[in-house]
Amino acid sequence: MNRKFLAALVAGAVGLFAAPAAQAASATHHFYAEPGSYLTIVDDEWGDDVVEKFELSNLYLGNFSGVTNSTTLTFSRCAGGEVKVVVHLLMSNWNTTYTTVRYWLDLYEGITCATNDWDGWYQSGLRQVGMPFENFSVKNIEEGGDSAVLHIKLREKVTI
Ligand SMILES: [Ca+2]
Ligand SMILES: [Ca+2]
Repeated sequence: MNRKFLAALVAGAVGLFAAPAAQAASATHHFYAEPGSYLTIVDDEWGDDVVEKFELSNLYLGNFSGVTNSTTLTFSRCAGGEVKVVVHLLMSNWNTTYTTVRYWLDLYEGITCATNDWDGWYQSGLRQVGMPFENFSVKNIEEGGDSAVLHIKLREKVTI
């Protein structure tokens, strides 16, 4: 075996093992809400409650890059002009094959949708991205009967 061929063989082998790691390190993970996802918010009132259902189908939630990385993606909706629900998705990428999510919901109720009067929260356990649809709910535990339900399934798309 000549020296040149051996060098090429070694380089090829290194390339073979290095390629997946290099790809994974540069991969960007994009997250979407699957069609059928929604967030329903109930603004508790003296008379009829205000109930608003926000469609989240194919909503782009954001992205992050790299392996063993983590990030928090956030979106919010407001109902009745005064009950705001902020959804945080605590994303973690543990290896090249799967990503986990923890749902954190904050409920604010005040005079306007810009309120920062924090009245309730909920945190889910760890789940794998792509699991079937689940419901997560949060209630106003400080003042009133406001509440919200997040019905969601996540979709992950990896780009190199
Ligand atoms: Ca109200
Ligand atoms: Ca309040």
